[in-house]
Amino acid sequence: MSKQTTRREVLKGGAAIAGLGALGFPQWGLPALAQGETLVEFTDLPDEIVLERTPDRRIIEVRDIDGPITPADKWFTTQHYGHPVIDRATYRLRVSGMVNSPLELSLADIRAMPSRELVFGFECSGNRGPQNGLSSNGRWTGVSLRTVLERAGIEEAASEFVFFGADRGEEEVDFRGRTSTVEQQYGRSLRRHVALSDEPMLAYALNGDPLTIHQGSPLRLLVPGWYGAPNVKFLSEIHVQEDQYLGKYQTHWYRTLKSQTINGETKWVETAISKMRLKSYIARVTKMGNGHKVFGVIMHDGTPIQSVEVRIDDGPWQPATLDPSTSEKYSWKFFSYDWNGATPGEHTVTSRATDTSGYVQPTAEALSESKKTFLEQNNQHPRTLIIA
Ligand SMILES: Nc1nc2c(c(=O)[nH]1)N[C@H]1C(S)=C(S)[C@@H](COP(=O)(O)O)O[C@H]1N2
Ligand SMILES: [Mo]
Repeated sequence: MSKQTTRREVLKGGAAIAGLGALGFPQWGLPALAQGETLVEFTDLPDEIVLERTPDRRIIEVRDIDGPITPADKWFTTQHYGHPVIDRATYRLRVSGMVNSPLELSLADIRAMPSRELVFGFECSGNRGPQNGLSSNGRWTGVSLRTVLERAGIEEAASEFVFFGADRGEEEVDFRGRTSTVEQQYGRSLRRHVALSDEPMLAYALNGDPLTIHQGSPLRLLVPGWYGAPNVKFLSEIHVQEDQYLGKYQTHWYRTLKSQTINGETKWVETAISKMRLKSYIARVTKMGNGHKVFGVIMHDGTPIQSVEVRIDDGPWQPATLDPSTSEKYSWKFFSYDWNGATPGEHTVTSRATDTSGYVQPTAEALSESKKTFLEQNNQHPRTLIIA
């Protein structure tokens, strides 16, 4: 039996949230292929593809990507503490701590501020091949974080900006082997130069519609070019302080153990998840007539892309073409490669991206030498398939 006939979507969990379909999410569409274009199945996928569709986790089927903007009901999601239902009418964003005037802003107050649009695609820092389904791209509307912070007036000594979501849960906090169980909120922090830069925004809409509960309704933080974790959903308060924030999701859960060369010496250091590391992944291969087409996606931190290349088996790297419909700075980028003269049999197709800083997407072997934890897994991912 081929992978196609045995392929079965394994559904996990139930539809805990009212107002959604029986499975919690609408069914996915079929791939938007041109007439006469057929999908070549990858042979590197498990027989049973686990497409988790619990309310807390949704993985996109990258083979079905049919346009630059991911519809809200297909956007990938990961959520730690359930989905608080917040009344838009009584919602207030609090800004507190080292500010001249603490704020309590209604949604109407925020919507009355100068608005901004941003095309921004991000991935979860745990996203990895072969499926790479924890990535999406959207057009967001909101206000500059700086506009809100300037309204509150930031004290000079303030250096740490903590963003709390309204979602909360019990956590065991370990201290030298002794644990305390306490209630925590999802929290992330930004340092002053990032928080007060032009880039971060507070978004209330995705693709022209108010955020749904899966995108953190009614308001979320977005840090363009960064991984998903800092994009705090259900944003309820911004607390400005001097001390570093050491919450679980800032310093423990979303961290990477990597090697750095400092003064000529290799040091293994733990870092918090921040900017996306340049990655390309192959989403699908199709056949049309006698030719084949490789289609893929680049996730990156906004540094312009110098090149993206594809190689078949152990052949030479060949230039692929970037799709101009994804050229906005923080958009994910699409690329395609015309594979002519594909011979029958099993093949490996690999892509690699290079940005204008000179950074080249590493191989899995090279990456494993410089990084121990599995987040920020941006290595080249060879896909395997059989040409009939
Ligand atoms: N309040 C809150 N914000 C959160 C999270 C969360 O659990 N709670 N998860 C983070 C993580 S790990 C990711 S990858 C992104 C996912 O955003 P999405 O669900 O809109 O795709 O949200 C981030 N923001
Ligand atoms: Mo994530």
